[in-house]
This record gives sequence, C-alpha cells and structure tokens, in this order.
Amino acid sequence: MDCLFCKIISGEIPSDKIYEDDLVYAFRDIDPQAPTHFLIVPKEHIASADELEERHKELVGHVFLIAKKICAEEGLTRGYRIVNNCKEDGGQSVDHLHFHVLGGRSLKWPPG
Ligand code: D5M
Repeated sequence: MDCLFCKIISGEIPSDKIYEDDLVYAFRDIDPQAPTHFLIVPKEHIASADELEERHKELVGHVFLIAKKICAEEGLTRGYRIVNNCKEDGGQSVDHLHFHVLGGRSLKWPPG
C-alpha cells in the first residue's frame, strides 16, 4: 500500500521516533506547530477517524493514554492538545489515522 505513515512505521521512510508498541507508533511532526508536536498513529492502516469501527475502541483509548505518558516525559505540565483532522473539511492531508499532540506554548482556540 502506498501510504506515507505505513512506510514510516515499517522504517522504509525515516522518522524521529519517540515511542512504539504493538498498537501504535509515535514520532515528531516534520512541520512542528508548537515547541512539542508529535503524531501518534495506529500501526493498523485506518484511513481516517471516519473509518473507525467498534473493534477499535481499545486502540483509541490506548492512543490517549500513550499521549498522556509521552506528554509527562516531555514535561508538558501546563497542558497540551490532542487533535485529529478527519477527511477533507477536517484538514486531513495524510490518509492514515493520526493524532497530533501539541504543547509547550499557550494554544489558541478556535482553530481556523
Ligand atoms: O497532518 C499530517 C501531518 O503529517 C502534518 O502535520 C505533517 C506531518 N508529516 C508529513 N510527512 C511527515 C514525515 N515524513 N515525518 C513527520 N511528519 C510528517 P494532517 O492532519 O493530515 O494535516
């Protein structure tokens, strides 16, 4: 499958990896929008949040717990933001489900 994030997970394309387990892979975003900006992606190829199924419930919960763990390691004691862009109107540019985690500065709301 010609998927950028599948190639990153397999190591075919290099990445700045910060965490990996059986279910997920986390690496720093190539175009950081905050002092800390990394992505958590499921190893299973799921095109977007709109393709999630009942069987993925545990996976999505796992993503949030791993985000919390990495943010603690990164020292983001003042907080952080977890974002999923879903499909075209949501601003998704890579069609492999991923969660942005941003922190290290005071983030504004709402997004554009
Ligand atoms: O976010 C897709 C994100 O993926 C965007 O913030 C850039 C990031 N990206 C793209 N290519 C790479 C590589 N090679 N390494 C690290 N990060 C990458 P979206 O929500 O789909 O707009």
